[in-house]
Amino acid sequence: MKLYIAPYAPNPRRVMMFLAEKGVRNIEVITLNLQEGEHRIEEFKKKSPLSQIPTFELDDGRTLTESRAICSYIEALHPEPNLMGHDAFERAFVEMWDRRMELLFSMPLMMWVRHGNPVLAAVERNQNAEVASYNQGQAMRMAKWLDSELATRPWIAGDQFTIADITACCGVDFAKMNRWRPGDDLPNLKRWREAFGARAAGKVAA
Ligand SMILES: N[C@@H](CCC(=O)N[C@@H](CS)C(=O)NCC(=O)O)C(=O)O
Repeated sequence: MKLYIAPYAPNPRRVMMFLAEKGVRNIEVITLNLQEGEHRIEEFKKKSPLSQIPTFELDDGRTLTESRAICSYIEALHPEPNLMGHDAFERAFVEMWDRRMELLFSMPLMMWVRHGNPVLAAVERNQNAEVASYNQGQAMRMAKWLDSELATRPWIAGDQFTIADITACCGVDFAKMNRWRPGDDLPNLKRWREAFGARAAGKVAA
């Protein structure tokens, strides 16, 4: 099995963090250079038609190109430690939080960086300052709400660390590129990020 990633890219990092928590090491990791467009060449498009990473390739050549789908596949192969919930309700509950983290928190953080940081101009060819500003506002509102939620529990979906924590952390860490990280004004989010750093997933390079 092969996993295509790129340095600093948050969505591949989501899968790398998931693998780290699972302790899975039998996957060949291949690093692409996005700035040089290695993901846009025709040969790679056969694996990933939208030229996106992470791309996960099975030994028989079949591919998965959505980070959440790749994590679901790994969870099915390696159910423990569990990161997506055990029974029907838990699974749906974790999925609810994971979708919130992906769509409402990490995505705005990533769009803020993609559209607002000159380093990303080679990847986001249509950078737009208004898009950056809108997404920054959305992300900061969500950070405040998440901070209030984390006042009641250690992890995003409850007492257990789950994929929702990984998904949120990818966005939070990517926003370091725009010099943002949860500070003393978001004490619960700050405490959550510190606790994350002590875990296997927290050791995966950003
Ligand atoms: N929904 C996809 C998003 C993947 C994605 O946006 N990947 C970025 C890197 S983090 C990418 O491939 N960017 C290349 C480009 O936009 O040209 C997933 O979660 O797997």
